[in-house]
Amino acid sequence: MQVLKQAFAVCTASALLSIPFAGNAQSSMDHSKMDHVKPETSQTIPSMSDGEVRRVDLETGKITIRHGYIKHLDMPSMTMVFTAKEKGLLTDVKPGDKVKFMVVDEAGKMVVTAITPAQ
Ligand SMILES: [Cu+2]
Repeated sequence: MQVLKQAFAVCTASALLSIPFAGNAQSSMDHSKMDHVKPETSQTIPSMSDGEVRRVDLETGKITIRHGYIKHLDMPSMTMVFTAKEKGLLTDVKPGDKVKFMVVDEAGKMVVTAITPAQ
């Protein structure tokens, strides 16, 4: 009986000791989760894409661009219609212009938020 009590006491002590370790494991798990998220986050950071203007529609604020691979949208090169964030963005570009432009996915709609002539 005496021995059993001691064993129980030891068990309890080690169980208590393991709590700080459990805490550490928890926080290091959270940390690794954060590390795991980082690459996905950096992949979606928008950057300027290369393209050539095919068509500009100031009325509707739409612009057709033959664009190269868009990394942050994982979109292969193609010719497609974008919606300009503001129609004013389209006043300085015309078909045939080589441009660099910023496009973001706004609820499935591809929106051009900036466009500048390519050097
Ligand atoms: Cu596209």
